[in-house]
Amino acid sequence: MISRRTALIGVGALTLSGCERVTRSPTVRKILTFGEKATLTSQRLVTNRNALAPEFTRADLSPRFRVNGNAMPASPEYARHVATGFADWALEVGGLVQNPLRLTLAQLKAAPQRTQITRQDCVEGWSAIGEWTGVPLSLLLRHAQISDKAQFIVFHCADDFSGIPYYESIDMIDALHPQTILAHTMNRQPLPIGHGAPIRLRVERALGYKQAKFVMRIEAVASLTGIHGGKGGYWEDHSGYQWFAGI
Ligand SMILES: Nc1nc2c(c(=O)[nH]1)N[C@H]1C(S)=C(S)[C@@H](COP(=O)(O)O)O[C@H]1N2
Ligand SMILES: [Mo]
Repeated sequence: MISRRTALIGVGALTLSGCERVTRSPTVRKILTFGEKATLTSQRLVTNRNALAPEFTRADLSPRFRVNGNAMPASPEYARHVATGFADWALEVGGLVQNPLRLTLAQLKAAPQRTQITRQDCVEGWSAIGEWTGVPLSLLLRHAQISDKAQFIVFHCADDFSGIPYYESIDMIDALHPQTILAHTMNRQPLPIGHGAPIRLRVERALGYKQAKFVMRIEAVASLTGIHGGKGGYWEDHSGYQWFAGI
């Protein structure tokens, strides 16, 4: 088990490389050199993206948290994992990484954890507050030695709609955000199937559809082109949802 101190250092180092990457980007540099007013605006934009989502107390937990979208992947493989309590399930971390990982649920639970009580906002017009515990994504990406060519993290899920797999993606700012975790525990209980067992993404500055459930594989990529419909997510490809769903 990595100590909290090591974990914090890890997150710090990753956040730094994320900032460097942003500053090196030609677009951001152009904005940064645009003038004092523009500089302030762009800094505020960057700062806002790194700001924390509101966190709540246990008194605020929603008595009922709706299951939305798919309630359970239909594949026989997923049914097998349910039957064995995800004992031989493993999360794959690959793509633009030097050290691809395969992590069991036990390994994910033994890593440093973060717990947060946050509100999920669905575009369909409902919200719910839940308590989530999981591993910071930044720690996994650091452990996997993510390449500085990576611009997006793609989450491949076990479920599909009419045979079309669910997936989502986020950029490095969200990926390295301290509240971005892979949650295996909800309201202090093992993550229920309906809410994405064995693990689901919590990316708390984004709308509900970014909170990928049933995550099987994580892929670091330089571009979203060529991945499924190329727009970065199931709803983005098929229903015109915006890829950027920041709140
Ligand atoms: N794999 C997968 N992830 C998903 C979905 C889905 O259907 N499949 N639905 C999304 C939508 S639109 C919302 S609002 C939330 C719902 O999460 P919940 O079921 O825990 O409320 O998960 C998101 N993540
Ligand atoms: Mo949603």
